[in-house]
Amino acid sequence: MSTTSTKTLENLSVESRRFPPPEDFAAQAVATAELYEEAAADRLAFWAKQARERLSWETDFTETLDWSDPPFAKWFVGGRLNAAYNCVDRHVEAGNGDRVAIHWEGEPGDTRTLTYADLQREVSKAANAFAALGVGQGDRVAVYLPMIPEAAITMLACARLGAAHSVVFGGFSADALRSRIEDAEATLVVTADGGYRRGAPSALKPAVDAALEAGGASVKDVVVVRRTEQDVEWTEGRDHWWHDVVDSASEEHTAEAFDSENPLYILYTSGTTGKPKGILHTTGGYLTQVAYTHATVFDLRPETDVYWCAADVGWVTGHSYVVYGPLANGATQVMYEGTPDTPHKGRWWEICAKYGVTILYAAPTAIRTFMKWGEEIPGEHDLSSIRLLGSVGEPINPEAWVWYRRVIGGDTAPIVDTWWQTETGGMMISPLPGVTTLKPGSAQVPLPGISAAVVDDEGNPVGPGGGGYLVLTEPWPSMLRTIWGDDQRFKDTYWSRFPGRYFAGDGAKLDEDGDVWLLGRVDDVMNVSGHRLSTTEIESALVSHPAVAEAAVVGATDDMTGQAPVAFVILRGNADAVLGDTDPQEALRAHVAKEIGAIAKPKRVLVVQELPKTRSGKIMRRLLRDVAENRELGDVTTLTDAGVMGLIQDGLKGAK
Ligand code: 6R9
Repeated sequence: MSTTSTKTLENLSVESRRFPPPEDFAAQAVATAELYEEAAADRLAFWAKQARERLSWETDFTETLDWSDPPFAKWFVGGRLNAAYNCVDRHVEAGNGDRVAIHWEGEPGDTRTLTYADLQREVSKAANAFAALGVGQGDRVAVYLPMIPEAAITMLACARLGAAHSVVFGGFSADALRSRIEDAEATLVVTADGGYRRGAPSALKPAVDAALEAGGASVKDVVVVRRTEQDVEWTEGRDHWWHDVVDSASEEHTAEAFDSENPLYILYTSGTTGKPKGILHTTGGYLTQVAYTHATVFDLRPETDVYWCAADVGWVTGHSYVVYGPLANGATQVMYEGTPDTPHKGRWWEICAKYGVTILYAAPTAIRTFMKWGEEIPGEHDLSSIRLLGSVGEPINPEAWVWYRRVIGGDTAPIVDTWWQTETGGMMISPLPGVTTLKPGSAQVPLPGISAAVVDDEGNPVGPGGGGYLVLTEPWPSMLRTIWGDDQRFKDTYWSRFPGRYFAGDGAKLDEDGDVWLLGRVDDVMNVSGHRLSTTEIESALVSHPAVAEAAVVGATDDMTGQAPVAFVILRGNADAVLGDTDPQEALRAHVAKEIGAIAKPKRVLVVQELPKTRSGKIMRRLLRDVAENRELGDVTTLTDAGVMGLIQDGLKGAK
């Protein structure tokens, strides 16, 4: 286990604060302790009940789980449903068309309100427009949009047609977009001229143009939302304005039911190799679990709550807890386009007060940033409507947890620390508010219906007090079905380390009560501000620069972002000629931003003469992490040349 994890472990094992559920909260809680008993008594019957009670099926399913060909699961076999109908139309049919679905807040301060009836019209129009461009069941649609209502509308319109969307985060580069479009063989791209970030329009369409110039031959059409009114290049015949093709389309569209296992979406996530993995989610099981977890973990009352999940739709949290979970449950939510400090550092709290937000779901990295800015800033706003807080994306430090509860949660709001992954589709390990006595820093227990364990190197479950790897021991409805186009990689990555069990890639510890404490990744994936980045992917980007001979990247502990990429590079002999007067650090940081996106930019680039390698030629990233974190070096005995580390350290001292 990495030193980062060991450090976290020491901190966490001394954490003794406990927060029992407030009595009034517990008295009315949506979730009850009986849920655990019910699920333990008959797990599959429990899930079948969730599926039937929470969703509308056009055709009921005949079998809850088909696990005859593991690890390929089929949930709710024979069932037919439409995800968009479940997220939109049925709420209108039930008489809730006037309920606000989305209170949207643009970064510059413009706003839009969409009721469920509005959403039904918009999604139907978009579905008709996409169908007219030839999109249908089985197709893939790439989505490259800012946080505007059209992002949710586009996703739902695809679901309505039985086509899978593949949302690519707007911060990713043209090249990252191209490789994702090519892997999924998307036929349509939905984008915008740009979006607002940090007080200025930030262009998106040029990246689509560049991606399609370099490849993406499967793409026939591009639909462009006008948001910022930036100038855009136009390819006649291929490009269409949203306001031309969607606004003129009919508001009537009948949602056809699809098989429970019809692909709903592909979402790419970083793996341990350079090539991102296309995580495939399907319809019935996914929607069941996100609706169930969104209702019970957030104690949702759709008639009165105002829910806000601050994630971007480009990440899985945005898929499951901005789009599918809340909308399946008929919730009212806030959606915000921009950054937390635009135009001022109180923007989030101003939004909470304006809409009377009752449930807030955010990442620890944001919470740590707010802590740094000071509690006076949220203190200037009325946050008394907030009654529940959620955390996701990385382990939350106990101090950040306690601050979040006290400053944002008025010293009463329970915090749900929810552990899950792109691959799991929905929450897996989390307290249930009103039931669980909370421990700051621990995600605590698997949700009712979920089976998890912490195992040692040999795969034996550890007892209370033990540590090892987190595994999931039974299939769950919203599990990934495969890696798009690569069943073998799906098996190898998740099911081969501990046969028959799903290997999550996270280190974990059980405390004396059997509660789970997550300790971070055990592979070469780092977690920067709650976003997963692969060291290999950044290394590949660095070596694609003509001045770089070799590169090694590590995730170094960072107070603000959890981890930050730090790169060690060996320059080529001709580097001076290639770089000219440009500082190598600046040139290479900019290069990574261009290749992958700004979030992957190394915080530091250290030029070295050698990299530490094992005899089998593997770079010893552990030692580089020691250097990046200014720590004494760990064991160097497996290095081919133990002197290398001394050279690196001397070289760096010389550089300062
Ligand atoms: C939802 C999401 C997944 C990885 C996961 C783990 C880390 C997420 C966490 C957490 C500790 C939590 N992670 N939630 N670690 N406590 N509550 O973030 O998905 O982007 O795929 O990342 O994030 O390391 O393996 P994804």
